[in-house]
Amino acid sequence: MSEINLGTPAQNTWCPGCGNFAIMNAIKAVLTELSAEGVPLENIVLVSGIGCHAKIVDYLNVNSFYSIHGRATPAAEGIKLANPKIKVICFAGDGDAYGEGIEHLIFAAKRNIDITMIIHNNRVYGLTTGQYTPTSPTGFKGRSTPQGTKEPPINPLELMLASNASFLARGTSHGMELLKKIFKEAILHRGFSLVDVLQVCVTYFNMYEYYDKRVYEIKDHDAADYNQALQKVREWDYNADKPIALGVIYKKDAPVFEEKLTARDTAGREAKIRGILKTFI
Ligand SMILES: Cc1ncc(C[n+]2csc(CCOP(=O)(O)OP(=O)(O)O)c2C)c(N)n1
Ligand code: SF4
Ligand SMILES: [Mg+2]
Repeated sequence: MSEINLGTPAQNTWCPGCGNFAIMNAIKAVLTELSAEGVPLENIVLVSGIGCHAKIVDYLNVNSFYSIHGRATPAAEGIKLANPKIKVICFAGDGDAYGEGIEHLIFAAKRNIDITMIIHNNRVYGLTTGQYTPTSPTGFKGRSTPQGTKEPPINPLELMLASNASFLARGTSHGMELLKKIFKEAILHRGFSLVDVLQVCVTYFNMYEYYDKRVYEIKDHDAADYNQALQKVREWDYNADKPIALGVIYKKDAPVFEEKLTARDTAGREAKIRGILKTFI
């Protein structure tokens, strides 16, 4: 495979040992593979929210849009709708996508827009130094909850399944090979795909040992079967001490949103985009 340089001169400021490195290395490997297989990298746009995870777009030499906290999903949707030929890969934090931006995520899944969401789910606000997020376990002690959180976490995969997502998977930052496989499948999937990555934040919530003891790769599972998928996502609720399934949990073929748009829906789209761009360039 011919070597392409996906790195940038930006100084990396992630903590040594941060799980974001595994996500970045896995995506670099997948983009290199896709490019070798004929997918032009200029047809890929990366989007990120705000948080430690978001810096990934600074470190990858691919067209990208650094959006704002809680609004990574609509930015990704806007890019897809402006030019449906583009593959949009969106990196978002758990605070970003499952907290402030949760409504956008639900509606993106509902309409089955063809974007890939990679969630760096470290179960903590990393950049703002350790507050609890919607996926922090009950009792999590952080900056904003010194006595421990009183609420249970949400189960984002169960929520996404109920919201009509057409591809759902889970990986960890301690399993590069699986991560690469899942990322590639998610990116090639036509429709809304989401990969929940249990990305370890070594500084504010170091879960390496906890995950290493509990994760297993899914086998003998029919990802096309909604009920089996529901059973799989309910096996671990992000709280209880249970085995944690990794791999592709759900996958279905369904019409994508952008294909349903008629000529009337998209009339004048290009002129409008050019008009908006003129105000920036
Ligand atoms: C609209 C808005 N709300 C809040 C913030 C403050 N803020 C910046 S990063 C962040 C938390 C990031 O957490 P997460 O999305 O989990 O990403 P991580 O740093 O863990 O990768 C918050 C609350 C902001 N910059 N903008
Ligand atoms: S604070 Fe946590 S998530 Fe942020 S760079 Fe450091 S280890 Fe990674
Ligand atoms: Mg986070």
